[in-house]
Amino acid sequence: MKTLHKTFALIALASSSAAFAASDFDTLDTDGNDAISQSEASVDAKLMSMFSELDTDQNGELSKEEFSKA
Ligand SMILES: [Ca+2]
Ligand SMILES: [Ca+2]
Repeated sequence: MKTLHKTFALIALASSSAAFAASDFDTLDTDGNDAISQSEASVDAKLMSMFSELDTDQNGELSKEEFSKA
């Protein structure tokens, strides 16, 4: 069972990093404060590279509205 869980975790990780467009705001917002911090965004390399561009109000977090422009 442990191996199976690891496999599923790897698949989940691979699919989430492969397609940023499929990344879901609520999934990325792990602490549920309705904003994506840089550390929350760091799970997605593409999002991370766009972070400062998307953070239009430069408050260091992406709101849902800012994220929707990704
Ligand atoms: Ca958050
Ligand atoms: Ca912001």
